[in-house]
Amino acid sequence: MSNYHIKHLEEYYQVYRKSVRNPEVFWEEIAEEHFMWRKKWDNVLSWDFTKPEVKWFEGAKLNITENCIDRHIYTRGDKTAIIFEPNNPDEDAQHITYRQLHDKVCRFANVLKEKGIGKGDRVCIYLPMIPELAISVLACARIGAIHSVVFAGFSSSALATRVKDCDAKMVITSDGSYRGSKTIDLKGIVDDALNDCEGVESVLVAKRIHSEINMKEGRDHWLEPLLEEAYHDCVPEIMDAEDPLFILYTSGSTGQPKGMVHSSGGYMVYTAYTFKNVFQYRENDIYWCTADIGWITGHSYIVYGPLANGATTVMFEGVPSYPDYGRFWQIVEKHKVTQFYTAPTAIRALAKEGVEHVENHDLSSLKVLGTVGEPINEEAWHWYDDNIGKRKAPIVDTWWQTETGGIMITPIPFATPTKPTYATLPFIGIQPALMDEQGQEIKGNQVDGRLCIKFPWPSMARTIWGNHQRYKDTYFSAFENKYFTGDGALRDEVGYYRITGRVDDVVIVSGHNLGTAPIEDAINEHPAVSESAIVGFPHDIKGNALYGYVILKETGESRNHDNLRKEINQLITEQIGPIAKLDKIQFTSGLPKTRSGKIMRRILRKIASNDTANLGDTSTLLNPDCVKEIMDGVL
Ligand code: 6R9
Repeated sequence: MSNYHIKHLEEYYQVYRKSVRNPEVFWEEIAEEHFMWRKKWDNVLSWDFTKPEVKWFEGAKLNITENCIDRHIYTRGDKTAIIFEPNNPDEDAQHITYRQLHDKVCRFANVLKEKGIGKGDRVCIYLPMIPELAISVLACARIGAIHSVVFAGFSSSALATRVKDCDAKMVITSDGSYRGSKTIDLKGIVDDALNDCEGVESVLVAKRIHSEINMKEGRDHWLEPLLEEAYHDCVPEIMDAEDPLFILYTSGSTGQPKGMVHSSGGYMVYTAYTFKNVFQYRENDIYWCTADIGWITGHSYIVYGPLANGATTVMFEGVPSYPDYGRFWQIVEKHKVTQFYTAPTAIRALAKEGVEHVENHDLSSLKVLGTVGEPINEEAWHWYDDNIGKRKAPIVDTWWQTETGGIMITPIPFATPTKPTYATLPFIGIQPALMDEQGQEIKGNQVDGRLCIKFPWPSMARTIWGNHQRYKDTYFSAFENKYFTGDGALRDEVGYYRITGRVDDVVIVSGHNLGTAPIEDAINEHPAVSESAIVGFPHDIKGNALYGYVILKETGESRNHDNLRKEINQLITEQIGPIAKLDKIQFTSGLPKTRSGKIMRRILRKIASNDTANLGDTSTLLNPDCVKEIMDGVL
């Protein structure tokens, strides 16, 4: 029996039992046999959720890029590591072998060093899905710099917030990016952001769209000539297993985005092990995850997990609708993709366009299909199963989070029987618990509650950058001695989990986590707005869309409402990005509040969702009258 590669259900249960009975022995064996360490650990695990403090493989030394690149050169140096598929189907794809990747990462790492970047420095990466993105991530890891990738759809002020929060010394960007038929002026966005970020000493600029851009003397440098001159080898920085590998920001229900900090050793072990099993990756497979590397899915399952396994991973620059809705399937056919991993929102959008975009492509290479990011509804699940996998490729509905680093609840294909809308069973080593509102664990099956994790796993985030107290308050304070996920879940009669959605003020729109507070802050900056509240409501394609209730100042009340709506969405686009725009904006004279002044979002959510049969008790509100006004004016 192999603990590393699980192939059937019996094996899953055996390995699972082993992993939870004696986690340290289990993870030690996985770490020892499948990775390259410069020095072994002194201690496999120490943990205390009350502090909270978790350390895996303490005392071990490694560099993750040796595991993701160097060691493969001897066994599969000429194998393609990354296939880059450009936005425009007429542009040639690029195949980067492991040997070439080594060369590119080393050169890039040397450029970083030459520009004064060293171990522990933060580097912000704001790039489109071009090879330089994966390469710059790995180059940071090579020299022990902490990368903080910011999704290149975020606005300049969202970028500035993230650059400042981690005090980045450098920003890596490109002149611009392609997105379907559009181009985006990325460098202009960076310039705007940096007006406000004094700590940034240099900006490296990759050439992608060949646009005219402004280069600030002394600060900005074109990347290409620097790479050409750089030496092609770079000795890896030897890191402690617990040294931070990267920061990645995720939205909270309140306040600023949270910079989740991930470790070098535990993160590597867990992402590699989950990748191998959840996608049943075999040596000649071609794996494609359609996420952006700006999200955790891209970090763990485009870059680190696949490369640690010596896999071939596809990076797609474009969008599913360009030049037409058959683009994904054309790419599957072209590269003979074997594992395909995407988000429910993409599946719903493509399903809506009809099967004719699928039918003229040969999808017979597909063996495993995956979804991530939000609950998948039954209709989308069946469409995916019938039309893409032709009922032969199991669907892995993978539940996890930026904070968890890797996949936590998921079927193992060909082992776990799947069930639509269920993420099914905990992955090896993961110990979930459902909790009631009194803080008690709910045992047994056919129950639902708040989803927690009882025991540490190697890739859990170790802290929030610069704010350990917030890490404790957010994740370890709701339930004693447990990690609280913020999600609700149910467990069916055989122990399968179904994630029912967020139980806090985070709304997942098209698979992107959006905190309502920062959006409200943006709206409230409009001179005509006095107060606002945002909630999610069900949307056919996006899963959820945003509904805004806005109170205008007296001066704004006479203004044209359609113009105001446009201005509000413009503000949100500037401050956060177009993904956070509101679908509906209702103007009202009041918002339902508790006596302590808290907005009762539960009521607003129900009204926005047209679910007003049972609004609950509104009599205790400070201002019950406004509920009727809001219901009468609902959009
Ligand atoms: C990987 C990722 C995390 C939140 C999470 C949950 C939702 C993710 C899901 C899912 C139902 C799934 N979520 N996968 N809900 N089924 N298979 O998406 O990380 O962006 O941090 O989002 O996404 O609500 O708490 P992140």
